[in-house]
Order: sequence, then C-alpha cells, then structure tokens
Amino acid sequence: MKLIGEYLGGRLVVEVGDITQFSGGAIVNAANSGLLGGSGVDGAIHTAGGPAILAECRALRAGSLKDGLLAGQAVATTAGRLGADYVIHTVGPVWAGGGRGEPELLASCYRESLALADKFRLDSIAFPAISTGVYGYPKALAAKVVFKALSRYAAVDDWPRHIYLVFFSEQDARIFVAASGVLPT
Ligand code: AR6
Repeated sequence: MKLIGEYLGGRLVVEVGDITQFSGGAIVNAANSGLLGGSGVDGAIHTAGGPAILAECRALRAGSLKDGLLAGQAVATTAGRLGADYVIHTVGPVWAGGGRGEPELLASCYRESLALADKFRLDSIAFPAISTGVYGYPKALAAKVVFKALSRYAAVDDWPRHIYLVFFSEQDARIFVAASGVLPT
C-alpha cells in the first residue's frame, strides 16, 4: 500500500493499492444485490479470500437475505483467507444521472459499513471506491459524498478508530483528495 495522506486528525487514511492486501478489522466489498460475486473488487476479494466467503453469502441468501441486499445496505461475513476479521459487503447505487437517490444511497453504504464495524468494535476498516467502477458513479462526485459521510460519522462515533480509503490507482486517490475538499491534518 502506498500512503497518500492522513486526514481528520489521522483517523482517515488515503492509500493506493490492492484492498485484498489490507490487514485489519474489515475489508469492505463493493458487491451487488445477489451477493454471489462479480467482477472488479468483488471478484478480487472472493478470489483472494477463498470459498468460505461465498459459502457464507449463499447461506445469507438462503436465510435472512432471500431477496438479496438492497443498495445502501451492508452485511458482514467471514474474510476467509484475507488478513481481516470480516468482509463487509455493501451494494452501491448504479449511477443513473444523480437524480435517483444515488448520493444518499452511496453515503448509506459507508454509514452502514461503519456501523457494523462499530458494532464489532473493530479497530480499522478499509473501503474501496464503491460504485465508481462498473456502477459508473463519477469519481469526483463520489468523493464529495464519501468525505461528507465520513466526516459526519467520525464527529459522532469513535469506532472504528481508523478508516482507510484504498484506491486502485494513484490517479483515483488524487481525484478523491482534490474533489472531496479534505484537508491534511
Ligand atoms: N483493490 C482496490 N480497489 C479496486 C480493486 C482492488 N483489488 N479492484 C478494483 N478496484 P467495482 P462498483 C476499484 O467495479 O462500481 C462487480 O461486478 C475500481 O478501480 O469493483 O461498486 C460487483 O459484483 C473502482 O474504482 O465496483 C457489482 O456487480 C472501485 O474499486 C459491481 O461490480 C469499484 O469498482 C459493483 O460495481
């Protein structure tokens, strides 16, 4: 992982790298409603974490999540072979121009994932840039929504202690820093 910067008094860390290499409390997966895998970061997490993650997702689909997970929601499973205690799966909104509740749904993904990490008293959580790949959310617009949601959360909740944003490319990390309005601490 390459460090880009630390923000919000050191609580928010922006890095570049492959999120499957993260060690800590939880890795967030940009999943789809079906929870049974996909491309992008979803595929990378299932490949690196092994079949135990998919097995737990299937069990969820057979039980409490028969209709799948809605956009904006989050659910935790084992992290299999990954160096995290949990994978938190969340479903980002598909970008449809911004007038279909996309910002609120994207913010909800981050809030719900953080709330699970809080519930498990995890020290750290790592997020990919949810919805900004296959789901087409413009990266600069996502940056503003995400930073606002994280700042608000961090102001009222002390767990998880460390929130990592892991971008797949340095260019994406720079877009986040420039567009979000985040200031170095
Ligand atoms: N580590 C960190 N970031 C990554 C990695 C990685 N290993 N791989 C990709 N990214 P996407 P979405 C970045 O498409 O837009 C799947 O099929 C990538 O550069 O993974 O929420 C799911 O099953 C991008 O910035 O997620 C869903 O069907 C970001 O992760 C759908 O895609 C998110 O890109 C979800 O689409």
